[in-house]
Amino acid sequence: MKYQNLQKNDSKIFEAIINEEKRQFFGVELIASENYVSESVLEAMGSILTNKYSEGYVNARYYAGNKFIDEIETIAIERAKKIFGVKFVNVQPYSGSPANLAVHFALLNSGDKTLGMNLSAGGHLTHGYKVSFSGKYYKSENYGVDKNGFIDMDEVREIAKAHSPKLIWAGFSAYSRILDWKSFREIADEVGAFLVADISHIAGLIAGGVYPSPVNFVDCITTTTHKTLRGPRGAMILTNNEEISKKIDKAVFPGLQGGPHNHTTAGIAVALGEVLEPNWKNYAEQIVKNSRTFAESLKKKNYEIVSGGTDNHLFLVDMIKSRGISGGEAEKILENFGITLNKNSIPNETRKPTDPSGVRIGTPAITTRGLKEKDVQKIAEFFDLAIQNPKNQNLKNEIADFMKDFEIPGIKI
Ligand code: DSN
Repeated sequence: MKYQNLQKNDSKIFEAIINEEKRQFFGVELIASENYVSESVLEAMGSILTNKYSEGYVNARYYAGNKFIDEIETIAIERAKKIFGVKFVNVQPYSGSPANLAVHFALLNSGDKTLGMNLSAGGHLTHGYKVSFSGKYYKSENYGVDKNGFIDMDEVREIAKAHSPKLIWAGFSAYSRILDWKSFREIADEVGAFLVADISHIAGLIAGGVYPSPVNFVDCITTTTHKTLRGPRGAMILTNNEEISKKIDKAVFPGLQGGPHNHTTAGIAVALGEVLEPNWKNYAEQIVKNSRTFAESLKKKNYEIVSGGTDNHLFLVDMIKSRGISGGEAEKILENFGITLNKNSIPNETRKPTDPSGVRIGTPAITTRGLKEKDVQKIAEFFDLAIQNPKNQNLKNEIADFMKDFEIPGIKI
């Protein structure tokens, strides 16, 4: 039986895991950055690889006994190179924020200027937001979106020319449209900046060929491995520039980190092996179809979708405009019904980040469970019924009953 030792030796942790399994199984996961890993990834993550220290890189470790760790890290690197068409990959960053910190550490001096997308327009904390290292130790400027919710590349150019950043971030946590990598490159060249793509949210879509790849336009790429890429929590930094790759390697170790998390590296290798399977393209396509269907279904019910729709795995709903409740209120109401999403700032936000106007909806996790367009229409209906009547007594059971037909790898209820 699964968890038999935990059950015997640490019943509190055992019970919490079982409760979390039930929450995941009977609920609807709409957090755009979450996903469900395969049982193979879970096995790699739960393996004895966590016992080993291996500071350094393949064939250049600071401790003995790394023959098999070297094999595993090499497989992860080779698979990432093949998927994204790059020459150099570092698979050791502990997660996305440390990866972005490593890029700053490798390419900039503290106090240097950067330019990234505004957090409330859909950017990320580590792209220059004031409370993050990226906004505290670097002088960061930001670009937003126009009144229709799209990035205006003329505005990006204007801001870049006015401030001459040394590094420009192209990437997001909450933007539902396609990034114009080529224009970003032209702007970076015009001001002499490094251009870094943070593809954490869209890596799995790029790998499936349903979102354009930045690889020919940028100096380097960061990505987490646990979002659309459907691997364990971790990150990678990719580049075709040898000089940059050396700086990145030094920044990750010994600059910022110690020993890599080898069980995670193995999980990343396994997940990347799954991405290389022919059916990955179908998965990536289905994520986007589901996202479009969800946005369209809510639009038909008169919800206000930021930018009017989506080209990727996520979109934002302005809950204040749609139903006169905040994103925070909507998040709480939906959580009571087992529908999990996150409150999110919307472009030109007027409310506090702790209770903004919008919610973010994403489809990678429900797509992994096998939901298709007609199921997504049903989820949009559940969403609306919950918001309409937060006291609906039967709805939670109805939702749980609907979801129990869709499996999650590693969970048997
Ligand atoms: N927390 C992630 C997200 O939800 O997009 C980004 O780091």
